[in-house]
This record gives sequence, C-alpha cells and structure tokens, in this order.
Amino acid sequence: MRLFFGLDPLAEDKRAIDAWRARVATADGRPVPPANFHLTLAFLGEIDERRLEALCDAVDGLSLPGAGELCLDRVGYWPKPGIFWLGPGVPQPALETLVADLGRAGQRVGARRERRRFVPHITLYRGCRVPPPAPAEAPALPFRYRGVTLFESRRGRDGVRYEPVAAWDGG
Ligand code: 3AM
Repeated sequence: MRLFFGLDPLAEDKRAIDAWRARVATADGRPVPPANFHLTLAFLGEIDERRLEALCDAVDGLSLPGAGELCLDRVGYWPKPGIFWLGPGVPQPALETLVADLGRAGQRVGARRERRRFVPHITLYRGCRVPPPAPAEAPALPFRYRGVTLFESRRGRDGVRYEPVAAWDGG
C-alpha cells in the first residue's frame, strides 16, 4: 500500500478552496479534485499490510494534535514537479514537530527518511509548465482539521484517490 500521513480538512473548507481556485487561481496544469485536497505531513511510500499494525502502534504512542485550524494565505510554485500550491504564511512549529515524529514512526516500519524541508501546502494543480500568475484575489482561507489521518493513495481509472485507512483525533 502506498501510504502517507496528512491533515484532512473539513468538507466545507475543501469547497471554499475549490471556489476560490475557480474564481482566481488559474494555471496550465491539472487541477486536483477538491475531494483530494489535503496537507501531506509525511509520505511513507510502499508499506506492506503486515507492517501497518506496527505503524499504527508507533503512532498511538505519539502526542498528536486534536482539532486545529490554519489560515491559508500564501501561494507557491515548485517548477520541477510543476506544483502550484496554497499554504499558511505563518510558520507552523507544532506541525514541524509532528512531521518529525510521524517521520520517525514511518522509519520504524521501513519508510525512507524525508530529506526535504517540510513546507505545509495544499496542492492545487500538478504538471504546471509555466509559473502561474498571482491570483487576483489574495487567499485567506480556513483549513480546519481534526487530528491526523493515514491515507492510502490508490490509482484508479479516474486518477488517484486518497482513502483514509486510520485516523487519530488526539483525544
Ligand atoms: O500533498 P502533495 O500533493 O504535495 O506529491 C505527493 C503528494 O503530495 C507526495 O505525497 C502526497 C500524496 O501522494 N508524494 C508522492 N510520491 C512521493 C515521493 N516519492 C511524494 N512525496 C515524497 N516522495
């Protein structure tokens, strides 16, 4: 199974991000379907089902956030993967700690270590070949989440889908 930890926003916030994107955030790439909007905390890659229980046990031992809210008020563009994204402008030290903890839990079951710096973001478009223009309306969108979700990334006929396989609400 191809797994990653992420934050899953409220459906209402996914709709608001989608509406803002439709109004003002154009790009030449493929728009991510609103159902797929998420914030990746730690990408684990292929983890077999045998190791899933050990992974969940490792996460059970962590101190995890309950409900939280971010303000998405900046956009960014990464030319190499062609990703146009939305994220919080304010640094997120608590999320950085969480990312490090989840990364270590992943490494205990064989996931490789992430060497890139964590940049909290929600991908809006993939495969952009030219830098997207600055949106005409600056974003200030809420991203409300409850705890941490372990997602399976599944490739189907209609593209990729993210299925929650476990969730921790910090309670
Ligand atoms: O949340 P985003 O869209 O930035 O790009 C993939 C997506 O991130 C990323 O994991 C998220 C869920 O698929 N991803 C996919 N393959 C990856 C890899 N080999 C990866 N991140 C790091 N290394």
